[in-house]
Amino acid sequence: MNMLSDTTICAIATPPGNGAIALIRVSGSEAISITSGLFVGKKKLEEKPTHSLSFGEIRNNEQLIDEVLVSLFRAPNSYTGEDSVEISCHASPYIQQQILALLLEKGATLAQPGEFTQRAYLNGRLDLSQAEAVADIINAQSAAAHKMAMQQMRGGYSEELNKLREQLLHFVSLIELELDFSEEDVEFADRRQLLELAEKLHSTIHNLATSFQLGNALKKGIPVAIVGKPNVGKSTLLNALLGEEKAIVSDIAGTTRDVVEDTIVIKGVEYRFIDTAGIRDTADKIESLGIERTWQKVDNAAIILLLIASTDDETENIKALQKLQKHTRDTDKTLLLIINKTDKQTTNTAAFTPFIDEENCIEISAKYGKNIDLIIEKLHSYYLGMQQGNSDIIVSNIRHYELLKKAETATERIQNGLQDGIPTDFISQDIREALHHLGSITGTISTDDILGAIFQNFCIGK
Ligand SMILES: Nc1nc2c(ncn2[C@@H]2O[C@H](COP(=O)(O)OP(=O)(O)OP(=O)(O)O)[C@@H](O)[C@H]2O)c(=O)[nH]1
Ligand SMILES: [Mg+2]
Repeated sequence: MNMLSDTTICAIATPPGNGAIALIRVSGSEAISITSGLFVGKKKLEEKPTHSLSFGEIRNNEQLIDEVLVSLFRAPNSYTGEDSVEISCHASPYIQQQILALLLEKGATLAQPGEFTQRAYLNGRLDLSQAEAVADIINAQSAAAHKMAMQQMRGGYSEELNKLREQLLHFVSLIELELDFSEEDVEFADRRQLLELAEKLHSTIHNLATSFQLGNALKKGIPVAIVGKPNVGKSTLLNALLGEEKAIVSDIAGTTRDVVEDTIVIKGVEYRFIDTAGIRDTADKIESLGIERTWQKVDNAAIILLLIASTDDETENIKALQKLQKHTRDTDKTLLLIINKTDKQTTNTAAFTPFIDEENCIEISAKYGKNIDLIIEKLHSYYLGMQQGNSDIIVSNIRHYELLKKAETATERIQNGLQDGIPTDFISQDIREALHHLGSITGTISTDDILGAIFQNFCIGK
């Protein structure tokens, strides 16, 4: 797979079903001649220049299949870098299948998932991280996820990685020069300068790796868990946030037994709200399982909304708050105390402020939709705060994150090695390791296994 195949591939690039227009893609050295074999237009496709459109008919011998528009791109100026043709036809599943069958009959083969993008990568049109961003763009659900993927596809991230690699290469060349002259005991590279460089590299790589927390949250939706005792109104709050009756609400304590989740986009950012089973001691087996899951959801959430009811006992509520604070103490989770049912009974927030900042207490009525906007504002300011701590480049791909972590460890070893006066060849080895990990992100270094794993998750036709 790591090698370019000389076959010509074809696939339907638009979603299945009826529609206005469908697109069939063909790419490879025979793309133009194969398509020409079923297309009848004013001019033969072989005579058309690159980036041209031709109107004509697709015919199966005498039978007219459809009237189509053919876009033609000649290598290397196409998405894949090969000769490519795109046939726009009427989106009838019958027509699409007929055209595809004709292409196969004339010598094309069916494309594997992501094969067009893989060819673009193998032809040097995109690096690996850019190719992966193509999949993220297709899946982006919010403005923030879209922006992140777009930046990655346009190469902003690759540029940053390439800069790092260049610096490392320079570093290793200085150090290895010393190795060549080792008997003469000379030092070409100023250790202090090297250490400074190593520190700079480490901090850049560290920041990139750290940005994954935000990147991942933006890609999948920032996880917000709604927790609290049974009957305080968690499901009512979920429904109010989502603007629909997603979860069952009742005055029976223990209504929600499993976790209910849904996402919404607020001001361009996606949040994943998680309604949980109310936490209490119970002998009910199913409810206990739900409660166990609640704790898992707390652990995975970035933001926790602890819901209490103003009608409940204040001391009990404070206890619940303290229990959750204890559980999340060593994490960077944001905890908001949401006081519900204020339509029934007003609450003295002052009772809670010794334990939690006043700005993190919000009084609401989930049932009547009061102050839900205050929660939404808080969520948005959480996002803004997260974003502030990060540079423009945000890592959202777990494969990249893992490689960055490995590169980070390698740069730590370089720093330590320089400080401890470790022999040069060990340091050089660590630098090469960091280079290897960074190179694996952009695909300067890649294996068939990695490529297979990445492209098999694409859709066919991309
Ligand atoms: N007066 C008033 N009642 C509310 C409010 N929010 C929820 N309720 C009522 O409280 C009861 C419990 O609401 P749920 O949303 O089912 O509570 P829950 O926390 O999901 O409960 P469990 O799933 O059992 O843990 C229902 O009868 C709701 O109508 C509110 O703001 N004011
Ligand atoms: Mg519920």
